[in-house]
Amino acid sequence: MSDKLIIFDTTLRDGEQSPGASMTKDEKLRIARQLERLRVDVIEAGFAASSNGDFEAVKAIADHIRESTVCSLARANDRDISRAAEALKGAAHSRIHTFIATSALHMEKKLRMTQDQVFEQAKLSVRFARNLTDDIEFSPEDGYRSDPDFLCRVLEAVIAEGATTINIPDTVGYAIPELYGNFILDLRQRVPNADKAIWSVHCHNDLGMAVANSLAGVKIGGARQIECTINGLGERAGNCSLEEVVMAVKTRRDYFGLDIGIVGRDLEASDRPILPPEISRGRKGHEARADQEKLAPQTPLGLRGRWGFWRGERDRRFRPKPLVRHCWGEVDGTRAELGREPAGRRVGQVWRRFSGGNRPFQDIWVLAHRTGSVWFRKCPFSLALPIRKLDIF
Ligand SMILES: [Mn+2]
Repeated sequence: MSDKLIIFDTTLRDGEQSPGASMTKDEKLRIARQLERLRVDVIEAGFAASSNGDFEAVKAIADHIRESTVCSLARANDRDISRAAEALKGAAHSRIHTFIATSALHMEKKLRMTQDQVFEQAKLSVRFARNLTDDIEFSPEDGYRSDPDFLCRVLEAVIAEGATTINIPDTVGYAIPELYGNFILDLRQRVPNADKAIWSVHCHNDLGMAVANSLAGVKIGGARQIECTINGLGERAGNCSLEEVVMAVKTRRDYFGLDIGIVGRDLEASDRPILPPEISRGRKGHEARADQEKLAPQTPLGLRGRWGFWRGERDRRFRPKPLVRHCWGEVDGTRAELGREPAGRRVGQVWRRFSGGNRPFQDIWVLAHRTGSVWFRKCPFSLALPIRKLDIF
């Protein structure tokens, strides 16, 4: 097994999904250049099919970055994958990262697909991507909470179709180091063609263990790629922190025995130049808590009862104030402040006014305070949310 550990930075994709962390194309390009200087192996530049702004950002990064591999996320469908390939055309080294949910909850509530449908779609998507690139990463979304038998079936099929990296996300930050490490080891032992792919870890910090889980995935599980972000920026409590995980592997080389391309001394100074100050730290306290309840992908909008809105007054430990003070959204990379707006049935009107009426709700997270503000954000998944469902707000 290789003793090189691949550092895959997703600050510009998963990091950007952190509320308040949306970045302009120029900011993203500047951050990508800095990541390249740090010698990050793979830069996930965005999600090309999610908006024109994201497409342009991925394209700009692909056109300018020469050393690092530039990657775009794509749902497991031909349109997303084509769009990713198109944005990556100018790259020196490019990767398409396609994903589909495999946990029972996500398949049933979010995708409304059966196991067999997900299996077929994963397989066909990788087959399609294989015609466009030979560097393909596949992620079974919510992989850690998926049925291992089903997961093995899917992973064997996508490797056979040409996936070169298999990433096992702990999408909701539920894993424990020892269990996560053994989960990956078990998959690698059971999937017959496991050695044809590099295995990767993608952990979230909801229980404060993203770095520990990632390292266990490497040490116990035999993964050779870690997905991480600068400062652990990311949805909810954040992702695995690049600087922590890199320094752990470098400092304890006696234990991990792995080579890593990142230049350690540059990391100390990396926080300020890499991320604009207002987004350089994960959210804390009531804001982080709010993010967690609102954005957690394990609570699809269809689950009305569980889609609780955190409000300042519900928990006195936090300063009672409206969760969302402004409506803002992102359309093609631009941010807009709309000020306070009434929620309820008027969410749709607010959105149509903001988007100029030309962007479907399906692509947007809609968060609303029951008594006031509405908040829009790019949605990382297709929620296939009919507009009438918005009446729950
Ligand atoms: Mn993630």
